[in-house]
Amino acid sequence: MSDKTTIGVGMVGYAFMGRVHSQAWRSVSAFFDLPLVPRMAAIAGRSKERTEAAAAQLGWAAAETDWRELVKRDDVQIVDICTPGDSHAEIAVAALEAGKHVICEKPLANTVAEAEVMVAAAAAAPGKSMVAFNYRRVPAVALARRYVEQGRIGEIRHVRAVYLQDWIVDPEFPLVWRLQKDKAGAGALGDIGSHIVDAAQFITGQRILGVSALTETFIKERPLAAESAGLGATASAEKGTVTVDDAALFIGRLSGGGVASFEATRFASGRKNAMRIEINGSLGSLAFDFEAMNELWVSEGGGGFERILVTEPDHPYVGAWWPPGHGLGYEHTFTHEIKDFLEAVATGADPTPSFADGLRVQRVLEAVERSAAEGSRYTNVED
Ligand code: SOE
Repeated sequence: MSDKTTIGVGMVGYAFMGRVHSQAWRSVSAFFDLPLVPRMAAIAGRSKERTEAAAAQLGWAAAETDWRELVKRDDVQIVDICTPGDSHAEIAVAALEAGKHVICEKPLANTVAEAEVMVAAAAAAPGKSMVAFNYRRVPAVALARRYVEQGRIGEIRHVRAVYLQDWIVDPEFPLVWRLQKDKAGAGALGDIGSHIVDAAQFITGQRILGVSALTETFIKERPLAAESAGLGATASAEKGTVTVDDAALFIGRLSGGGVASFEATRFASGRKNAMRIEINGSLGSLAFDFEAMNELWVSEGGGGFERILVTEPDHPYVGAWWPPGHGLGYEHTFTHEIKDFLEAVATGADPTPSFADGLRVQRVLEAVERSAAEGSRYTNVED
């Protein structure tokens, strides 16, 4: 029996993100030696039957049909928000006001105004808070950050970031919540563009100061979703309007004087989850592709790119897992972020990315939308 202090966790939502977060809560203390061991106290969802089934399958001790009840529970000290963006602010503020620690899925909110409310609530509350930009916790991405911090690639000239998916290429794919502005806030821009904005700012340690953008919605009407609104939804006969972007492209200026380009699309046929980022500096370059996530490509000293297999015990997070060469996957990134979050809660440190970091990303997304609406005009991120 472990004599470690446990901490109760309550999670809201049990779809894709809920499943992968559950996997992280279940496994984190089996691999990392943590000062606090999570106890999966309760999960909340709207349908009693489905929430109870999810609790049983994913390993949660209890099920609630109202997130407000979950937030009130004495056995819950951490609230993990895995819902669509339209409920992030309300749940996070209530949880922070109830004295809980909060980890919230990305993007932080659907608007800058909501994100500002969340940042204010986090600043006023005793609990810790974090926005779940999980790609920061890919070992190769964390290693890229380490190399930039060590000055190995010198001054940053270019960031070239794309996030390419293809799951809505078929015009008959239903109008799931991710394609509805009132629920998701934005389309490819918010869902996957937010990841590359965060990754660019994280790896370089710089801010995006302004952008010039264009966005497009290729398929303007889709069949309504019949069963479930998640990625596996089926189509009904009736149609509805797509209210978000299918693709967003933008260029921007970095606070260190470099320039950056970004492309986020769900229409790149054949690309499943190609989150790629290349950084060119005065002394060298770094390149990463999530579809080969155990590799970082490095160019130093004027030579071409060389592959580093990021599976050595001294690479970020890797020592807790398998011997060199055995590799990690998508789910490990969530285990890593939960490990970092638990350590921050235990030591009293402020976890990153903070809600303020999430707000900074939100401001970039909103500047992209303003620029696109004004015909690609260069638009400052902060007024
Ligand atoms: C769906 O497009 C999605 O699941 C995103 O919401 C995630 O953040 C990304 O990790 C993978 O794609």
